[in-house]
Amino acid sequence: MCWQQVGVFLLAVVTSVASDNYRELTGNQVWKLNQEDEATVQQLVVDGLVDPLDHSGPSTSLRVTPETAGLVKEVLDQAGITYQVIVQDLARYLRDNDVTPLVQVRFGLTAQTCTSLNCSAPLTDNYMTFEQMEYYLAQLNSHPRVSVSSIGKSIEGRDIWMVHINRSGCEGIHAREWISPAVTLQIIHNITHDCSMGRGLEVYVVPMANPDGYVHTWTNNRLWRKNRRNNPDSSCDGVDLNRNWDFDYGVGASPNPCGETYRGTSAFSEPETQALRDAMLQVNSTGTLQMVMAVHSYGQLLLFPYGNPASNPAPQTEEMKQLGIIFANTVKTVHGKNYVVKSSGSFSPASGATDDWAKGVLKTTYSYTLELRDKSSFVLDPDEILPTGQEVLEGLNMVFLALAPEKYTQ
Ligand code: 0X9
Ligand code: ZN
Repeated sequence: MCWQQVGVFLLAVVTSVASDNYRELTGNQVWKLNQEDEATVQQLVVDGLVDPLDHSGPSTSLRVTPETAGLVKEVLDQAGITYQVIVQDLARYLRDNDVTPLVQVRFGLTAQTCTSLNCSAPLTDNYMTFEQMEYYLAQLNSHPRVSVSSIGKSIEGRDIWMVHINRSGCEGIHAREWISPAVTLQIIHNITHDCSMGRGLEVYVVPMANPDGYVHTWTNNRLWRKNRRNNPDSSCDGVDLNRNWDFDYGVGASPNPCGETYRGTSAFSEPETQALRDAMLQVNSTGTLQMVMAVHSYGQLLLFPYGNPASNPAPQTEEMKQLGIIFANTVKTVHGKNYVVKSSGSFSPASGATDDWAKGVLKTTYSYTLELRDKSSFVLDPDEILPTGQEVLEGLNMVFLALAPEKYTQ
């Protein structure tokens, strides 16, 4: 038997308790630069001083903390960049403007319900807590074609679940990108229940690769990105799991534990990236892992490696582009959304990411980072969960058809 394997790694993170998940953003501001200066912004990011908030182009909006504001101002002044403070207090701003009805979610007041007793489908009218995701995965495990297993534990001891669907893989690594797990769970559900999708393929999906970070975005800080590593000798927590992979490790990543893109003390220093690595190596050893897709938000982009802008083009760049265009064209037919296909180095010039390792070390033909909706914020209206899932499913369906063994393509 010839198994064709498709690894899609959908990494998503979130938390639940009746607490204020904006409080760690108290006093944070958003500064809007009056001039575009990618090099200065990139340096500020690597130095761990700002969080760039535009993810669909060169960032001119920066999140600045009370601790770093003075230094950032100095750097901008020296570079001759002027700016306006467009949000005075991000905690207050988000509390007033967040469209996600968190209170409803926390107390289980969604139109749909998902409890330990009844969670036969992922919620589509709201974001799910980590606990709800676990309820769903436990029920899914009874499906004859599905096996749900833990591939390792997070720093705080939560399980990292992988779903293997006997027909055709996905990952979610950044905590605040709530739409990623929401969409990944829909993908799992559809591949399991729609007999035509992914025929002839084996699909492996990790819907929540950073459970601790996800939980933290529900309890303390809606904009938390990293894992929850307690960094020794630093007052700042967390490692960016998408800068911790061992391919061109360190390039474009922050050496500063306070940076949003902190790379950690060494490649694969984190249990979460170790678990994903080992699971991907295991899958790859049992057949040909044809595709790895890391699912993120936001920006509506399909990125292919390498992330290091100084690298030569990756092998099979043309093939990755072509299949990417099939995906994007299909996505557009569903709700008219444009997803741009381009190299990660031209969008996010940094290496040590999942897609770099999948290409550079695993030698997977098709390696991608998918940036979901929308083009302005991580805080995406729950009304967009369903349509985002629908368009991605259609796009993946076409991709699966292109990858499926010949006997299934007629
Ligand atoms: O910077 C990232 O980690 C990804 N963007 S996000 O806004 N979701 O954080 C993009 C990663 C693209 N791949 C590489 N740079 N290798
Ligand atoms: Zn991300």
